[in-house]
Amino acid sequence: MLVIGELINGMYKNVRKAIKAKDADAIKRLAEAQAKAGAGMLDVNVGPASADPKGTMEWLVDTIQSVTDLPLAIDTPNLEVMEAGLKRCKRKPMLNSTTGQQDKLEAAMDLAAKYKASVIGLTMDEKGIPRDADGRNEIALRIVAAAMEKGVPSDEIYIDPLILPCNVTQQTAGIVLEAIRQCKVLADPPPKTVLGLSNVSQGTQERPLLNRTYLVMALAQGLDAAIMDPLDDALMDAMIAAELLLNKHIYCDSFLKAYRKGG
Ligand code: THG
Repeated sequence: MLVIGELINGMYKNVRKAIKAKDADAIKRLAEAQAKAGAGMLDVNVGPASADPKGTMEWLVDTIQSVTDLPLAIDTPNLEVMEAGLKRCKRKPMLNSTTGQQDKLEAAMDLAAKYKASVIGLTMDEKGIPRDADGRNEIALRIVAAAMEKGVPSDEIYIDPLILPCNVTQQTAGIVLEAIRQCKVLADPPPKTVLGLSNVSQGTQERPLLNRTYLVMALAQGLDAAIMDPLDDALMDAMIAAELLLNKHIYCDSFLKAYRKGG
């Protein structure tokens, strides 16, 4: 599966501080550490409180690309900030994200087509997040249809069925698993699926345990990608073991080591 490193996000205090102080080294260290730990892509989010979100996005993208070749997921709901980030990407970017709201959806797909970006589609619209898996996939279908209309291939769409903190809404974890499973029949080739994994444990006491348990459950339903913490070794081990048991890698006794070496 695709590991999208989540650590360069203005939601985090250390990143907020680095942005304010234009501390490029701090951002570079976060990029390098995530790359070394096995991330295949890095999420870039300026955070909710940025004074100059466009300039900050450009600075983050440039800073990260000065130390790693990993592709970037530009994480913002603001399409102007989005385009500023996409424009700077040296490698195929990911647009994170659009909702199913029609006007926004079309503008986001135009951008994706222009920059040849893959796209995360959140299963929510002007009415909010549907309560069940069917409602989520109705929106997912609209997102895939909009993509195809603009010439964005269906397998470059990553549907995000929006996992929420389990201490706020405990039934959502099961609903999201069902949505991941169902999503595969929406198009041929099927869209991919992604989760913002850490959301599931926000505000709880056992965050790493909940994160890795849920990742394994979601992988068993066919999850393709997760925005997650690649520096959490137990989480990465759980992912590798789950993929082994799903027959995605060939078994050897030292499978953790072999996977990490790219074997
Ligand atoms: N879907 C998509 N994109 C997303 C999300 C999603 N991007 C943002 C987020 N959700 C995924 N990334 C994070 C990053 C951090 C945390 C959760 C998800 C997190 N942060 C600590 C907290 O809130 O407790 C910050 C505290 C600190 O300063 O350390 O948990 O769902 N497409």
